[in-house]
Amino acid sequence: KGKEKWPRGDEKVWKDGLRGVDKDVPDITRSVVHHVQTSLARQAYNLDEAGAYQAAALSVRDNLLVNWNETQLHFNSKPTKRAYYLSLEFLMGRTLDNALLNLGLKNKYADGITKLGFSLEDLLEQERDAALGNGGLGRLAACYLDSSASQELPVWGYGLRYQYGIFQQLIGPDGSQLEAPDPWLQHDNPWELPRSDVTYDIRFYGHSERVDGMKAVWSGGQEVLAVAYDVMIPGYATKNTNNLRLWESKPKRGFDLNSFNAGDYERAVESSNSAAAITSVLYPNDHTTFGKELRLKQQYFWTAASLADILRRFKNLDKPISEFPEYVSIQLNDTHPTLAIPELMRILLDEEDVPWDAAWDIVTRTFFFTNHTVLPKWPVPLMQHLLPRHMQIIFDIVTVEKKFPGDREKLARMSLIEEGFPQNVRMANLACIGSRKVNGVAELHSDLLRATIMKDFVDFFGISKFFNVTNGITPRRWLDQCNPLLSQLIADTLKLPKATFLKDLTRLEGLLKFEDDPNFQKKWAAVKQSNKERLAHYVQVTTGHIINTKAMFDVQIKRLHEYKRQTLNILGVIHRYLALKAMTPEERKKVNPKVVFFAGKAAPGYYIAKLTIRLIVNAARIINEDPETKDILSLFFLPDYSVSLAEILIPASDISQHISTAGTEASGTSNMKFCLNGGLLLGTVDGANIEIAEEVGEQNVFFFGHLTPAVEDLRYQHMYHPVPIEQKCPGLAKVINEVSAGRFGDAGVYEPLLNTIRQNDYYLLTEDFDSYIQALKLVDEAYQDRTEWIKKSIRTTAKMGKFSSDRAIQDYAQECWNIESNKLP
Ligand code: CBF
Repeated sequence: KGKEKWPRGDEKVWKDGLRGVDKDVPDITRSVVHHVQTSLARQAYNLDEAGAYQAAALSVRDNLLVNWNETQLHFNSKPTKRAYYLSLEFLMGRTLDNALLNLGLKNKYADGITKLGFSLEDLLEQERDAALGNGGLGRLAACYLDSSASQELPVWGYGLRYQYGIFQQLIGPDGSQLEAPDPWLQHDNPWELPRSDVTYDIRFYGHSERVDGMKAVWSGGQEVLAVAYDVMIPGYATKNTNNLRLWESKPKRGFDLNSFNAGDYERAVESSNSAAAITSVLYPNDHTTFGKELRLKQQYFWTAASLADILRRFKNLDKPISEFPEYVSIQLNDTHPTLAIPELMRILLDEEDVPWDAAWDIVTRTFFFTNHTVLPKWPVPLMQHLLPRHMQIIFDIVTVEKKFPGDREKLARMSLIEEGFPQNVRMANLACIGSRKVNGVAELHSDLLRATIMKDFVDFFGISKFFNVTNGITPRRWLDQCNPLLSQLIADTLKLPKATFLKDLTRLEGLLKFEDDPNFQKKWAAVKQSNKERLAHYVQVTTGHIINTKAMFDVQIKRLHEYKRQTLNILGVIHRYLALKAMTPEERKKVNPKVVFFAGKAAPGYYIAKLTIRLIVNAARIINEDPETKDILSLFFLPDYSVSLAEILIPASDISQHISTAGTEASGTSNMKFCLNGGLLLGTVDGANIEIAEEVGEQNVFFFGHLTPAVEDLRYQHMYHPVPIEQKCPGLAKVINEVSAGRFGDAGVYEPLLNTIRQNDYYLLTEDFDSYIQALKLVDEAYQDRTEWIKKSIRTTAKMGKFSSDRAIQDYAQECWNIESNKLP
């Protein structure tokens, strides 16, 4: 570091810190200095920001650990019913900032760190995101953990500790998405505790032999070790600290020494490599099922280890196994953990000697199933090979299912087995039959479930088994942490401590009283402006571009998927660009400037989604360089979307887009995050957009497009009575022709993408394009009247109370889990 002064900060503070137990030394500096010395074996004289971050994180972790231990003791002190959230994905993002806010220690640490010569803000930037998830489903799980701990509920999460989380997204010279591994564990992860004392043997393959009736013995095959890693989940403004237990796979018996001695190195490490591979990487596909053995292996490994752990904890209570559901509720986050159903059956039948009917009764009182999306299936032969005992049990459940009344077609639809070559196991049917309750994630989605894919089950079980829990987001991360200026303004205006509205988001309604107050409006606008500047700074540092922060910021951030229709958005941007080009310079002067942001990853094998990214990037290259228009329209694709990037983008948005084909987005949760931060919503009548509009008032959102009931008919028409795009939607045809002609480079490259619209148009871009352009126009007009826009923004934030994940978790706690809050004294 050349001539830089060492140590950074005040030398006396460092020296005092080293005096250790001395009461005069503030705790925080003492503990950070202590970790620099003892955990990192470094000194003030050679400490960089990465080291300072590690030491600060370890010091914060000490606080968490004390609370975490006390919470476990507290809940263990008397028999307590617990709920377990099984999710293959937990998209946690960064921890340090969140932990400091939840502990109420942020200011104190900021001071202490400053005295040691660093800045807390810089240290926060050192942390890598824990990106063990793809998108909405994984981030929802993370919000639910925060809400459970904050409401002092006995809830644990169970997931997998992937060595590599969601891939890093890079953009290649031709504008294409490139993928690189995400080595998030490269440096020590201060937020986890390896538990070498908590391990389970997990079996795969082998054979299952029936012994007396429904019991069997499963033996042989491969055994793998599941090792627990615990992640502390601090509640907000409470000492209660819950646990997220993540499993790592390890070989059970080192490597094969005989093969090694015989010089066959590959064979020697084969089985240990295959064991470690189970948790090596998160599957980067959203919504589609990989017919891959490893994926099924992950699902079984995780559910089996989690159930073994849950059962061990239950057994400590010394209660009869029939009382299992009185002490345990398990939420299945989508169909991924469905194997937990036959696994619990296996344990009860084969290990606990429980008769079939009693076992099934326990199972169906323990599980609850949340459906988020499409319905995956697993080929029977694969299941038979990997999990022979479970396949037997599933076939046995089929015989139970045969008792169901009704016609044969209905039975065939409800069956756990889909006929064909090969046969398939329908995981959603299994999850539905094996669970006590089933829910969708927004009103429209739950209605669709009840009316379509689950209809036969509704007829059979009765409607009360099927209900709705609209998703939610944690206001701690998605307001206070990502937008401290706004949360401070709200606290000052409402004259409330932050904790009051961060724990009861409906209190934001109090803002309505101030919507007409010009002074408050001014402050509100100033907060937005400063968040726009923060984003502009980020863009300048990462891309070199300078952004006009007076422009309207329009944001669409989510996984790249045809149904989410980023393609509609980029074609809309090009439409705008062409319209600007056709104007005279005088006309252009009257146009309000706009900056459009996209961010999101496409699954590496999703060709069409990747073409959309390429089109956005290449269109941006042309549009941002065009001297005639660049001051009034610019476009950015920000690579490597993550929770941390969302935390910068969301508070800066004036308008955000949630424009899925009606009936395809189960809920969406970023829509809630934008609105909570005072961004307005442009969207289709889909998922949670509908409930947001119900809360904030339709006059405060910009809706467009066909409604869900029309979608099937329109698709039918496209299939059987196609109309050429030039006739159906000339405006869109013009844009597509420009792209096709090579105006944005690479003529021909985009044809497969454009053909999806020209030919079948399954996602109905030709049907919704005109009303979309119309809606964008309304947005432009509304933005001209800045005072009215600010009022809409205030009203939107004020009415977001319903979308707190605290409310959603209460819904689960009461409707499903039957658990109670228990605050640590
Ligand atoms: O429920 C949380 C989210 O889950 C998805 O992301 C998913 O199934 N992977 C849905 O697509 C979202 O609509 C939903 O908000």
